[in-house]
Amino acid sequence: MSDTAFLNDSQYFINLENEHGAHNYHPLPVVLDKGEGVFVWDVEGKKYYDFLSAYSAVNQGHSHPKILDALIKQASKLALTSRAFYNSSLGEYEEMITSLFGFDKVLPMNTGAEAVETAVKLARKWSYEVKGIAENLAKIIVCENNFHGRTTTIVSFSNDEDASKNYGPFTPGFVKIPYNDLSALEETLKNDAKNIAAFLVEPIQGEAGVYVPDEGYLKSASELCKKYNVLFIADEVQTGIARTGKLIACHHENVQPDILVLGKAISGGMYPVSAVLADNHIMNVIKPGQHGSTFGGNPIACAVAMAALTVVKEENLSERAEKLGKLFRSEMEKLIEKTDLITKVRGKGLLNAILINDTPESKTAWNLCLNLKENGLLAKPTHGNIIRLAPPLVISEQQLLDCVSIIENTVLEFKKD
Ligand code: IF1
Repeated sequence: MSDTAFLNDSQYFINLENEHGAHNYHPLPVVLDKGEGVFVWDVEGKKYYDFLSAYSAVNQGHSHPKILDALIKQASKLALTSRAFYNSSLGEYEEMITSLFGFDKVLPMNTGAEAVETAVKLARKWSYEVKGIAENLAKIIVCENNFHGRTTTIVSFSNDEDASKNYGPFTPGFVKIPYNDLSALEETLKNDAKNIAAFLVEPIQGEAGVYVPDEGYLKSASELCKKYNVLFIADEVQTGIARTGKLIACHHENVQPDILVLGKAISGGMYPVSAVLADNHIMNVIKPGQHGSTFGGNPIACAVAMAALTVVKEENLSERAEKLGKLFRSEMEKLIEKTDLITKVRGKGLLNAILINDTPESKTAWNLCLNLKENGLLAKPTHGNIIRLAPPLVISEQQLLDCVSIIENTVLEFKKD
């Protein structure tokens, strides 16, 4: 540190990141230093409501005491063994998570992208060894405007230029269809059912701007998959763990996916934990040595995830998200009546977005987020003119209404450049 630096000086930390870190993000100019529940504090001591929740990883709130306690206890006892040996946390965690979500087996990984990769590998292997697709011909159907992570294979089937441009050559074997389009799905299945292993879908498209499909879409899509002997893979990395008002978003339509992909809030954001869940007739195609991860299923991850999932149940976070989400959207509808700056609010549970009445190229949503920050609420635009609003699910009704006032005042006082 230079002699002139002050630890309460945001610019000092921003400069450090700019100089020494890769520029793969464009953060809002706020330097966070502390978090508790729905709040975060910057290095200058200013307090904010967190309306991003680390992209829905911190559903249980920052530094939840129960999750923190599990982390500290386990870290001081045993952190990592690798999967070369058994450990005394993994089995209990596996029993808990499989019974909670209703699957025979779980395959533990660390990040969301790794779990999606795992699901892709699992579906392909199943399709060759169980369904009987000829070698290397398996295809997976994905949706336009998907977001499933950042690995080379995953960006191979992204249609976001930023995510994929100049990262080729890409992994083949993916067919893209429009999201929320059952006839496109049926057509694709009908034409090539014998070579299709799986349909990979986000129950709500998060990165695309919190795009909620028509009611019944997931149910019908899963039935179509069954009809054509194709696996229905739900990527619930962002929508899972109570965020949308149910434990997983598929439960809104009573859908049990063949493969469920979870990440982010399995750990309450305390540690990178992800998981792939499936029944034996699928999961058993992967045998010793055929897939793995040094950190996947480590004792800290297991202890933290068990605590984080317990908090979701004990604090009724699904019910809270469902109820407060309705309140939030109805308050936003009232605001839309008073302003022409916002054209729409959409979402489910506490995963919501407002659409700003300007072009994706405009600075309006960004400037609005800067003003929200000044007024004590942190959110970030996506696709230029959409603002995602996703507080920790532990937010109280009073706090949520306080946030509605912050948003309302900021919007009504806003002046375009
Ligand atoms: C970034 C959004 C959220 C995901 C789904 C897998 C992953 C993600 C459905 C991969 C990750 C993140 C990553 C983050 C931005 C982000 C995001 F803006 F893209 F939409 F959540 F809001 N499946 N989503 O949403 O999980 O490997 O990151 O653990 O900056 O890339 P990961």
